[in-house]
Amino acid sequence: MQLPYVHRKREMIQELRNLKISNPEVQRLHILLHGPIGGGKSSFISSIESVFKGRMAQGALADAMGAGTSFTKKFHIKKFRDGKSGNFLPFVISDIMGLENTNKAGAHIDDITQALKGHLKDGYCFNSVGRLPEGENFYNSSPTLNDQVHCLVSVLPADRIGMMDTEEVHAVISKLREIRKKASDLKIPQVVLMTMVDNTCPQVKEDLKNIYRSKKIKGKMQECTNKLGVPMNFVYPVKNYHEEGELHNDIDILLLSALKNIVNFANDHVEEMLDA
Ligand SMILES: Nc1nc2c(ncn2[C@@H]2O[C@H](COP(=O)(O)OP(=O)(O)O)[C@@H](O)[C@H]2O)c(=O)[nH]1
Ligand SMILES: [Mg+2]
Repeated sequence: MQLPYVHRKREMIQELRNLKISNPEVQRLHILLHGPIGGGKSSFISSIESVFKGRMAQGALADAMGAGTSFTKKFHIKKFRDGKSGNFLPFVISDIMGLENTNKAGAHIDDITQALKGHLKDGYCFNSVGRLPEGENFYNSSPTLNDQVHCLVSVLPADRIGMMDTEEVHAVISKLREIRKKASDLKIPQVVLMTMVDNTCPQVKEDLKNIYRSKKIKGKMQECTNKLGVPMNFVYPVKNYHEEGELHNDIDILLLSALKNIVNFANDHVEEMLDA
């Protein structure tokens, strides 16, 4: 495998900008991120925002790892504006608070299932026991295909997959698998976004172009496949913007190729729903 040529960046931005949604019932394709705290979900969202703005965006405040509990307590559906035209892009990305091990914190599995089905509106608050009373206003009792999630993305940090034997990580993975099962029942396509590739392989940290040559990265992708049961060709390694002061082509290209695949699967899904 080779990193796509740099001119692909422009092409991919253009393709995503001009994407035609294949079902007239759907205005925007909805991508839902889930995964452990500190896995890079918020960073991915702000990285995508930066790519389309053509400059660094602060986006949602990334949670410093080790903070313990998740920063994102609200269900937030992020829309993106194209920096060039100012129009909204044809996809939205929502983020769910971290899947902590304990039952006291972390998004409730039932809540996530509700999100998949499109019951949760932008601004819905999560807590450990399910719906908050004030959450009622943010509950959609009769969601249409447009409100549903069209692709489920498990965000896994490459540098922590190796620690799978710890009880905590094991608990997170079994929660992720449970949610994946719910998504499968709803026929929602699923992929893995493998973040933190720079923390995993020194050659990749030095030059992101080494990513497809790295045995270490391939091994980590294989681990994602084994742990979650998502086929290898649906595991996308990315590096999020996290310390950079400006945009870099190599980072953008990896982010965009992951996003393009995700958006295409979402679009295939809504197309299939035409005949359903
Ligand atoms: N080295 C590196 N750090 C990252 C990457 N993605 C996110 N981070 C950092 O990891 C921490 C957790 O990320 P965050 O996006 O808040 O995770 P979330 O809890 O899943 O939303 C933050 O300090 C980010 O700056 C990445 O690809 N590489
Ligand atoms: Mg977050």
